[in-house]
Amino acid sequence: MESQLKRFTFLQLSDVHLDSRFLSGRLGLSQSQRYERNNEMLLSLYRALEEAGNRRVDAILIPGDLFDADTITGPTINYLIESFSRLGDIPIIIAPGNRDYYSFASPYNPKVLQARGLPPWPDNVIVFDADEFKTIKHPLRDDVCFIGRAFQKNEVERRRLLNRPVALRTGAPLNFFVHHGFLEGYAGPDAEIADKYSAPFSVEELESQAFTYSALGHCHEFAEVYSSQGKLIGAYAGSFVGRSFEEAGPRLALFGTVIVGPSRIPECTVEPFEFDNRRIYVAGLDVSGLTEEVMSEEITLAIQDQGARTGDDIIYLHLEGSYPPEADKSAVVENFRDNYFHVRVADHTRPDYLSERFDERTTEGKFIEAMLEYKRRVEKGRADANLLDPSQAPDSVSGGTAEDALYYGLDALRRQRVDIRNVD
Ligand SMILES: [Mn+2]
Repeated sequence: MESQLKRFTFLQLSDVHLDSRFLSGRLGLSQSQRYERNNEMLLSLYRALEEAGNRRVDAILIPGDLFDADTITGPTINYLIESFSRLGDIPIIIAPGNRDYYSFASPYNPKVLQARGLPPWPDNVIVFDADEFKTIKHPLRDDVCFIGRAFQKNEVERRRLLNRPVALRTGAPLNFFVHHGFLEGYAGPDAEIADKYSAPFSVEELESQAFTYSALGHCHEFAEVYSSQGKLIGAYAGSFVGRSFEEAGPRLALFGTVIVGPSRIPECTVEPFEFDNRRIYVAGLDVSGLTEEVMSEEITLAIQDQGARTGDDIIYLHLEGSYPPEADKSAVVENFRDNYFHVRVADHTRPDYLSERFDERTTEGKFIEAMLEYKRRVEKGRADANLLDPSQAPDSVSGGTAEDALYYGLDALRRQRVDIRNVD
């Protein structure tokens, strides 16, 4: 019976976003860390392709956002061309997404490579270039076809592309859909991001199509898609490397297997695989009532609880609460910075000045009273002007800013040292 089984294996990865401008902003990496991360991301991709080569998969499926078309560099394109060509005759099927969109200027376009003095894509790289769905035959297996399309602009695609049957015209028993779009009901941390709702489709719409399996891209969290009968019909691998604090924990690629047994109904499974050597973690702690020593221990625990690995990982630490004015909080925070690849602290703590009693006749007492009055006034002013939303009217002082000024002033008066809070 074994000889009647047909197997098809693949590697699926997407949303690598090579050469995107991600590493600035909230991640707060230094120039040299950014450089290191960029190289590491290319190495992670290389390891994935190497593993696929070792396993002799039947295809590599890339449903979009492999790179950012507007910022990708010549060396990165070269690296991709070289890495892909090492796979010999294993086909690499790419359905360009909104970031690596297929335009005249796209590096996917052979003429662009020629003009830039770069070598062409090797023959095993197959890129969908049209706006409408096309079918491509597997170069080595006549029982397998791929169906896909290309984004041609970095724009939100509002059309429901799957609300009617996609014509396959293949006759092949195994049909792989390689697609960049948003699955309704997807609930990852990036689901609410503006412009995410692009090329939308529902599980029902996907299930109504004649695809064997759908390799999906665009959503950044690993998510399997099941039919109403409980069969696996597709999956998002999620982003291939972590680039922001919304992409916490392991980032994945998928090794997939489709087996067609005597029933002739294909059975799909996917196995997640982590290739990047670093993860991003978000940890939070309320430091209220903690001494310096305990604060230090609790911060370490809060980070470890998330699963962060010393030395390797990137940490976003959110601190809140109040601490005794005499505690050297900055030193505590500095102490564990070296334990990880990078630690970004969002510090919303305050020294606990106002729990003490200040003599109203002292400079400090007068200062506090004046600043609290100032804070009340600006808050009332903003409320009267209907400007409670702090993102509005950036020119006017908010209550929060007035409070910052109060605490900075007290820092200066009490400790002759001001802890500037690092708040995003
Ligand atoms: Mn996308």
